[in-house]
Amino acid sequence: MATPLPNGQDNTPNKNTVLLEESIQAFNDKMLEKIVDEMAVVHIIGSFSAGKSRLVRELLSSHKTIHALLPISSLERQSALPLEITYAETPRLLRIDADKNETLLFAFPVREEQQLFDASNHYLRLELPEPELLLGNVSLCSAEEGIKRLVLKDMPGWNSGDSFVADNPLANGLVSSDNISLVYVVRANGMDSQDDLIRLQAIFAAVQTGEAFFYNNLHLIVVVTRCDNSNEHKAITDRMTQRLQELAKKMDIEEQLYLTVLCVDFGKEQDVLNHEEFAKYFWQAIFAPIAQEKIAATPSDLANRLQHWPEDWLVQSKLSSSFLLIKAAKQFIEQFKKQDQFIANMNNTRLLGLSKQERRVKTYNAWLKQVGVWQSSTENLQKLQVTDDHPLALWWSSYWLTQLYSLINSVDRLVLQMDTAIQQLPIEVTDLQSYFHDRVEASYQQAVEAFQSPFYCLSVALEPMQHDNDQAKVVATLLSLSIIDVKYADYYQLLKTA
Ligand SMILES: Nc1nc2c(ncn2[C@@H]2O[C@H](COP(=O)(O)OP(=O)(O)OP(=O)(O)O)[C@@H](O)[C@H]2O)c(=O)[nH]1
Ligand SMILES: [Mg+2]
Repeated sequence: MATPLPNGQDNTPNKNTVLLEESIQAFNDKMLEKIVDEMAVVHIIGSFSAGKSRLVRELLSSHKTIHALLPISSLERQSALPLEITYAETPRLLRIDADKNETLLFAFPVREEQQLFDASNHYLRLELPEPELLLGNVSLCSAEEGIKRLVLKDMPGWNSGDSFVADNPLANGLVSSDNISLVYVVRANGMDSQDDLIRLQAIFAAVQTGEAFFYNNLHLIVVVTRCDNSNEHKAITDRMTQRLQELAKKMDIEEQLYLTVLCVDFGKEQDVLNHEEFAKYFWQAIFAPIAQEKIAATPSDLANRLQHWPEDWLVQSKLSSSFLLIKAAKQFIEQFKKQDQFIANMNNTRLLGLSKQERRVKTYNAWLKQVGVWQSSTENLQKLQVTDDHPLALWWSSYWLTQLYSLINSVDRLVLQMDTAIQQLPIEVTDLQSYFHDRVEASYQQAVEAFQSPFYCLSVALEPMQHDNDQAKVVATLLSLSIIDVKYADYYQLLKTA
């Protein structure tokens, strides 16, 4: 027997499902509402065709279903607009103009399409659920509270003829924002490029004067691509280190420069290579300046965030109290009839010679002895409320407590019915059992049926979960089972009315 949510006369099909879905949506919104951009960014710079976009593609290669949204990397000059990459639960690619107008794109634009827009006031933004892009609740440069997401910027190549964005990386980005670290991509065979050196010198100069701000010193990660001979990695690393340290010395920032050189060969685009190790070093290197803050911050993917809910948000103790109430109510119902009698062994002979009032008191005491004291569900359920700021607040009140109430309230109604029947027990009743049967049996049957409901079965199935410390698992199970329960209730209602 289904127990539809008691919202009365509403006959809309799926009404329970709709209500539940709203409450689960509210949970999702609450869990995600606090993700905000950290002001700090990481730029990926270098000459055209160095492998910047390829690097981004490799870092995001696990997102196979949205390959069309990843930046194009090709042998020709490719990127014309800066591309911001950041975290969001739902993937999307946007083109954004200076007035923050957003255009949704369904595939990454090729160079010609990008060139239709002025790179000085347009950029692309790719949002996707890459956990590495979440920083937790760190406090770096932005004063805003919340879970921060990193903004990684794949810039057009130097010398690619794309206005000042490409030619002057200082003008766009590095100077106007707060930087965590900087990624410089260069081909192994282009390491001695004078052009690159001049541009890096300009950046070092800006760091020296404080024009370009880097959080905790200048962490420069050099990604040398096309290093297909691993025997040469050490020599390449040494040469690059020496070259950049000399430059830093010349620009008087050698104390501030922290260098990491990563040699890699991404291989042909279609080759399936395992770059997990490289990606691990890469993420580690770009986050080095904020490693301490990141560890201290609250972990930020959904399951982790659930795991770190404050003590008073944990649902296990409230579940335990719910199960205790259900158990007590079930036991109460089981005691309610003994030997098929509402008050076992009570009959007129035992009440002989008593006044009307005395008969009622004696009957009441005998009943109380049989069933015990019942505390009304309203009082008990009050204690099970969660606070309004709890992410499950709506689900908890509109589903869990509502279902719990309709289950336990069936006992309230029964107790009230019995109580009234005893208070009104007339003196002339000859067959006590049939008197109580007429007055109480219908309510009794309703209560018995409530304890055969899907919600009751669900509560029995959930009982072992009250001892599970995995908050994410508990919440996921609760939500999934509640969906099944209300869908059943809706289908049952539909069949009954059809
Ligand atoms: N074999 C090999 N090819 C690479 C490697 N890195 C990049 N490539 C290729 O080099 C070409 C250029 O790479 P992109 O990622 O487009 O270069 P980019 O730096 O983004 O260039 P722009 O957007 O024009 O500034 C692409 O065809 C890449 O697949 C590598 O390590 N090995
Ligand atoms: Mg590119």
